[in-house]
Amino acid sequence: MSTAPKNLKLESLCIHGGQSPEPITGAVMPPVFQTSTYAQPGVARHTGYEYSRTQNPTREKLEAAVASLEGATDGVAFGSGSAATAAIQHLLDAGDTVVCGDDVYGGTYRQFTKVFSRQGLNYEFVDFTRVAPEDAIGEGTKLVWLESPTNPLLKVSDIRALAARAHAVGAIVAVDNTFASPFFQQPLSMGADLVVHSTTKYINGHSDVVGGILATRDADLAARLRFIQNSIGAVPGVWDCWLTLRGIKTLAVRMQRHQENATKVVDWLIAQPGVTRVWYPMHPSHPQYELARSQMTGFGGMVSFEIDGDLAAAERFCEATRVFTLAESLGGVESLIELPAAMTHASIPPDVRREIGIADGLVRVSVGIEHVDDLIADLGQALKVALG
Ligand code: P1T
Repeated sequence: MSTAPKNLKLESLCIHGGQSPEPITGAVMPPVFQTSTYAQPGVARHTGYEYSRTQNPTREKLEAAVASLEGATDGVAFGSGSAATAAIQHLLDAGDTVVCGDDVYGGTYRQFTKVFSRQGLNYEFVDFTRVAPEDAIGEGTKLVWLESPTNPLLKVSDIRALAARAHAVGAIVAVDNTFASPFFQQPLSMGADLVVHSTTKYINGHSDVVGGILATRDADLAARLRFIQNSIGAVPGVWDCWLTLRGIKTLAVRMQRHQENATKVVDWLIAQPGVTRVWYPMHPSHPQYELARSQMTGFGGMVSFEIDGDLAAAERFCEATRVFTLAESLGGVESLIELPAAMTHASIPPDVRREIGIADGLVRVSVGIEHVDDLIADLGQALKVALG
């Protein structure tokens, strides 16, 4: 049975990475091994598969596919991005310090401050775009956590510099790569130890699965995370693994169209008098544009902006779109719109939100792969409704 040659380009890895036809029948897509357990030929003798929380061939295919896209040796899949995030916290001991980027998904902030803080982990939140790595990451830090680009402000952090400093003090670095996707950015190649994904987003890409995955090149971390995956049991169901594998096949073409559409939407937004500020990392107006270009080969459909009105106007805007669906989440083929302060980041206290720069009226869109003219027309009519 053929296996993919080495050194394939990303477009080809989306289809072949970690994949090979199923050995018995030659099935091109992996079968869904819908089983909780496996018959054993003798007592405590098994085929490598004992119980589906511990090993499942369909899940292994997903893990191999994402590992291949991230340039990793191992993938470890979870039932959600949040479960993948939690698995990394389980590597730590009470009393350990985590230095975390100040702008992260609201659910991540909530998990760190409301769940793991209570179990003795200390979280320090730092704006990595303003504070130098030497000042941000103190001696004794055990984990550096960052999103780049961040949710929702699309801040870009210097992954190479942060990894160098983290390693100098003996900390590991986890980069949540959900927004960029492995198609545009591979943090392990810049020194990160772990990559985190909510596969709910671009990796699956069709808004029909909640999932998460970790990728690493470090054999020791991989073994510890696999132990945690099995011990905690926050594993994904096999159908979700299979759907995600199916989604990955089109990751490259989807990301290219997300980028193409988002770039046109950004150019249009910037030209609107009713729009006061626009954030998109691969646009020259972005404060870390050069850094973004040194870390990513492009960027997808995430765009944040502020309109020239109060919170009520921003709410009217979000409720007036007809092609963009008002919903949390991102990275699917369909365009979504939301107000982070009231939705995805509502779990961050208002004063902290404002300090980070998440204004109450900040609008976040996930630009989908519809025809861009329809998307721009929709935003245009909504702007008229919101601002009159
Ligand atoms: O939703 P879940 O699969 O558990 O993933 C959590 C998560 C982790 N990391 C990032 C960067 C994320 O954006 C998310 C989830 N975010 C949304 C649901 C959202 O609308 O922003």
